[in-house]
Amino acid sequence: MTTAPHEGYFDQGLAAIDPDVHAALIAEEDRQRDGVELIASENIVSRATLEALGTAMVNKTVEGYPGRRYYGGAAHADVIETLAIDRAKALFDCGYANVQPHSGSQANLAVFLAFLKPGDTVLSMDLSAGGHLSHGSSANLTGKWFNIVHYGVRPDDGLIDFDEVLKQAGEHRPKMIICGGSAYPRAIDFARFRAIADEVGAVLLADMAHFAGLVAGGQHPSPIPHAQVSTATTYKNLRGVRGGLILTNQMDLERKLNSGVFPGVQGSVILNAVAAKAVCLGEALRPEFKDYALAVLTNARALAATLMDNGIDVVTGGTDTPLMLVDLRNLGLTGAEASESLERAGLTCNKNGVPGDTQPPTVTSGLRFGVSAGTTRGFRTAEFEAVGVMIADVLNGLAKGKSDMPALEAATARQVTALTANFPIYEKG
Ligand code: DSN
Repeated sequence: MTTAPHEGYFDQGLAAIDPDVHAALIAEEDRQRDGVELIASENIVSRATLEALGTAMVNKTVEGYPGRRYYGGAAHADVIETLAIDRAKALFDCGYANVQPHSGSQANLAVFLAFLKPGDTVLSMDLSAGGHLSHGSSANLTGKWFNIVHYGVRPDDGLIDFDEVLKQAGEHRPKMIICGGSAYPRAIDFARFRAIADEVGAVLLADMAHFAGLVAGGQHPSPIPHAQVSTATTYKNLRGVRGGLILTNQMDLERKLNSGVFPGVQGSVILNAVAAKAVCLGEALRPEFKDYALAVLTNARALAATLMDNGIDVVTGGTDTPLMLVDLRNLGLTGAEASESLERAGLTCNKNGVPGDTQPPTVTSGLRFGVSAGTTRGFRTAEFEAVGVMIADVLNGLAKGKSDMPALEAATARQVTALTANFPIYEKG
């Protein structure tokens, strides 16, 4: 019996060692290269980020925080995590950053743990109004272990119903109020939320996962001056690795928040992800990121306007963020059938509940579109207008029950490949 690594262990590549996994990875690269990615939580990371993810740092285990680790050999890990922390603080102009959360949900859970005890009351936006699972959905740990009350949006204009926020806050006296979500397309009045939170003695958590890149690029108001704690993800419009951040200016919360993440809800740090976070945060600190953020917002508005011009109902009549929500009820379509048809046409998006939706989450009556990935590959308003027309053609075709949908989807897919061929991403593997 041999105990040495098998031949090639340290130097043979994936294609030779595991052709099955390699083939699926290459096929995914092709899918991303040839299609138009409209899922609002996706983006296309830089080659530098991909490199940072794939180094021997993946082997290192650390727990705790830089300079206070529970394991040896942490010098380089400390350099990397400190770089990520300093860059996050500079980017969001705040005094504290925790870069360890594995995701936005983990970041939110750590904040729950830092401030609440099981059974405490939390007021957050309903998932169907644009909230997020980790804000107290009944299917999530936060919804099972805490007493969650929700506010929603006004049925007539889809905007946050502040009368309801105030009423629910007064009636239920929550310990925490959450603003932000995963499908709310408009700028949030953080100051108003903070005033309500102060009135009832609640902590305000602002989840900026879906607009953190715009905040970083100066195209969206920052919640940080208003909320005691803000969370974000790094992989949407911050254009980096999958992961979360916790940010605050309230330095007295440092210990609470650090313990909330570790040892509260996480163990060892995923250091290659932290290295890649440092890279994306460094990229976002460059002046050209401001151009990217402006282009994202301009493109989102152009796509929303094109959809509306072509008979598609965009919730709230537009967007202030990289995402928009489409209500399909006037077309008599479900999100499931519409997203499947669009995917066959090379346009990838996700089905999404809309305010007042009666369909289950696996079906829904809406679609969510985001422009962060397309903008990264170089699309500007002309390309998003073209994409908007393609989406509308498919949706209107479906709504009319066209018998030639396979032909329409195939023709659209050809248009998509012709478009994306002019905006290459990674070199073909
Ligand atoms: N929160 C999910 C989304 O908005 O798509 C994943 O990031």
